[in-house]
Amino acid sequence: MPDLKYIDVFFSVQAFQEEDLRGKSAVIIDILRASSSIVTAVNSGAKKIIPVEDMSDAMKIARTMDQNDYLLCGEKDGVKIEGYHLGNSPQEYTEEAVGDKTLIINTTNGTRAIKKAGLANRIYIGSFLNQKSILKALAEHDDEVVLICSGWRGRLALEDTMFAGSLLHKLCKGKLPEKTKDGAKVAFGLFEKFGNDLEESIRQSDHAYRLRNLVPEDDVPFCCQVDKFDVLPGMKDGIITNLNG
Ligand code: 3SL
Repeated sequence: MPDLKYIDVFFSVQAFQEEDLRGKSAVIIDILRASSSIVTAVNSGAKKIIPVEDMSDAMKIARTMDQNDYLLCGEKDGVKIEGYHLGNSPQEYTEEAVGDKTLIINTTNGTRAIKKAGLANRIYIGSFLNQKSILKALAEHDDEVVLICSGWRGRLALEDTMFAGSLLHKLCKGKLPEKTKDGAKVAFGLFEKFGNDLEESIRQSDHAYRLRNLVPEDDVPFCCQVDKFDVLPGMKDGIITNLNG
């Protein structure tokens, strides 16, 4: 079980240095929508997921593979990238679409956060969809924990912070010890304030507004479902697979 005193929360990709994660367990969070999509893809049987920084890295990897084995996935400004097989709506990641495939994915913030977490001892991809699996994995070790909210271009995102707060709330059974990191206090406090109507609070978030009219209307409610999937996507050597599999 991690010591709650040392759990830290970072609020954007730009807010942490790679070194901050060395030797720790990191949970990477991008509720709208990268981590929710990755969790759904793993649940739908994707063989492996390779997160990359941008399209050029995606193409470099794709060129080394058989065309029938991979799918290019991701978004730019919320929208599927031209020539890609899939965008970044979790609802696209069905068994039919991704079963047994390797996904190469780049998104604006989420996959960057994942790539930047390479020095962590354990790297998990977390979302409300697989909250219970994340809590179970964290409880199994006494590593220091960092919750990485991907945010939006360096800014805090309410939905990511809410999930970090929700994890903290469950880990400390609703009562945050006095001695905790500032980031943990902020995330916990936000969850206490808005967590009783998760979906409505997230609907009112900046990123939900950004996505309005760009993505399927039901993406936000989809990403707000708690414990829908029992998977634990984890990254080793740059590749994400289901550690519960
Ligand atoms: O920022 C990201 O990584 C994406 O998840 C953003 S979007 O919801 O696809 O626009």
